[in-house]
Amino acid sequence: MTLNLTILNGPNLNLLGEREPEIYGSTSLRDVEQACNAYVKKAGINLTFLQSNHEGVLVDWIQDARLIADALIINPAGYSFHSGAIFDAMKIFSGPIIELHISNIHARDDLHRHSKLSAAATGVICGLGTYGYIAAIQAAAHLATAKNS
Ligand code: CA2
Repeated sequence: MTLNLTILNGPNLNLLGEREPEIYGSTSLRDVEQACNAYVKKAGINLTFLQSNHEGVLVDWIQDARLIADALIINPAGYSFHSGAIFDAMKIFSGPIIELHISNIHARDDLHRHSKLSAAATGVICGLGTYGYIAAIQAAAHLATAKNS
């Protein structure tokens, strides 16, 4: 059975690589998407990779993922710290969810330290730079496969 994964990216991540390279690196989101696509191609996984700056759009995509995805990976970016709507949508998704952050949010300032969404995630990956996307695909595939077997 082919595994279907959805990766969602939240606000401002479309500008990845353009600002604060000391925190987020200099890789663009397009480069990250290409690296993910190259990885899933070898692993035989179907991937949907999306980015939006809008909370409601992300909620819609989480709801869509319920119908098409075995596992969800989400970098909620700035919505990590206050979005009840994304939290509720994540709770409705029945498969594994990996919350992903490029930076180590625990080593950051008060605003960036406490993700409210982690309680709705199966696991959290942070601080691995953009390699975290590949680690998250591996983890999500492992969890979804274990769940299906
Ligand atoms: O480390 C992450 O992946 C974050 O989710 C990124 C968010 C931040 O609010 C979280 O605390 C951690 C910020 C994304 C802002 O996007 C940028 C785009 C271009 C350059 C710098 C940041």
